[in-house]
Amino acid sequence: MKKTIVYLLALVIVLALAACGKKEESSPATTATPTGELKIVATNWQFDQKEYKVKKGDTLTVSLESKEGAHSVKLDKFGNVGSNQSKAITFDKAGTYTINCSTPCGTGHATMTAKLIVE
Ligand SMILES: [Cu+2]
Repeated sequence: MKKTIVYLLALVIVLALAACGKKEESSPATTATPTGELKIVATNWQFDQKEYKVKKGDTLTVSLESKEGAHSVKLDKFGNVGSNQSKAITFDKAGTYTINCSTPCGTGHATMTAKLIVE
């Protein structure tokens, strides 16, 4: 009887370890390590810069700080970053893209845009 309990405990531990290991493998959104940061600050109803410039090929930790209101940011084809969150994004294609808020945040939501220049 005791042996069975010990065996079950060991099994639970092994399963827990296996689950943790698996999680670590699949979590990074990109394989590249970020080499810098792109900080975006949002207020009602604008971003702190009209233009954000990044270098083509760079992987950056993109963070969005909502200083006033709740906003999230959509960086065109490069994806979304939620309110007060950050995410590693690789800017692999040169061009000029539109950044906009992707959380319906009120009166000025529709015009809450900025430019992203990848060069
Ligand atoms: Cu909005």
